[in-house]
Amino acid sequence: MSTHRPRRSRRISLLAVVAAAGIAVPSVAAADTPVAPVASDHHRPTAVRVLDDTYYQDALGKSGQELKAALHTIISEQTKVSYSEVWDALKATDEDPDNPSNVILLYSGRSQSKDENGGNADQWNREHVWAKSHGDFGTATGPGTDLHHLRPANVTVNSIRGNKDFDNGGEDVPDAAGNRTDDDSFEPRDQVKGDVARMILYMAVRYEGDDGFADLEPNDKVDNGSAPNIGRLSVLKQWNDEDPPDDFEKNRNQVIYDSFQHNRNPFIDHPEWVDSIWE
Ligand SMILES: [Ca+2]
Ligand SMILES: [Ca+2]
Ligand SMILES: [Ca+2]
Repeated sequence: MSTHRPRRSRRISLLAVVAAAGIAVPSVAAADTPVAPVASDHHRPTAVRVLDDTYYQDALGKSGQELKAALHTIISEQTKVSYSEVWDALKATDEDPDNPSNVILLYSGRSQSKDENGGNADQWNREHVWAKSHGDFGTATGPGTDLHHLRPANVTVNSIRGNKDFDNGGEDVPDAAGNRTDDDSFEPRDQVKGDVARMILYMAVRYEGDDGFADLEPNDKVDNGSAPNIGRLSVLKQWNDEDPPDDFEKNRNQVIYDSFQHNRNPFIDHPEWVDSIWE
């Protein structure tokens, strides 16, 4: 993984502009001394996540498709990781705050040793929340390795979710309390419903078909197959409202920004932008 930090100089110059204009800058921003791209940086407390409005400067005041286009430009400036590098990245982004030896699995909510990753039924693997068959992007460096929608998941539960669209309803998923599924859709547990929605909608804004990959977009269907779509949008919007970003989700956004991709999921910082873009 590259440690190139493309936004640093711009962030500083924007701060200088803000300061020169006499606009009050939060003290935490002034204290944003250069951050060393090291492992200890994973543990920056969420209280110091700052500069959102500097990062989003070119999107502020916009709405609808103009907002989406501005966010696309902002978040497309990023470092990319390879599929093999995803393992170690997830061990940082999804670390159990109560046990640094473990990660938290997305659907089951289980805390499991970072070292128990692999392909066996009881291990954890790399779940593509935007199922990689929807748009057929595979695991080449790009959407298939984008940490903003990759999560540790139990191998068996991951395979039950498969490439299903998201919707409410179905039978309970074994060994993953609160998750439900039927023939054509998957409902994650309440605690991660909003996380799932914001991951899907990040992918829709980040991937617009201008970089050799499909233009990913949500729709309101559940039978999307290999089309570059995931449903159901109306349900995802509801989940975004019902399950606002918590410290775990905010922290992983910050870790991805600080240590891996140097881009952010705008909907974790501004969940209200979901309803502005998708009315
Ligand atoms: Ca269904
Ligand atoms: Ca949540
Ligand atoms: Ca798109």
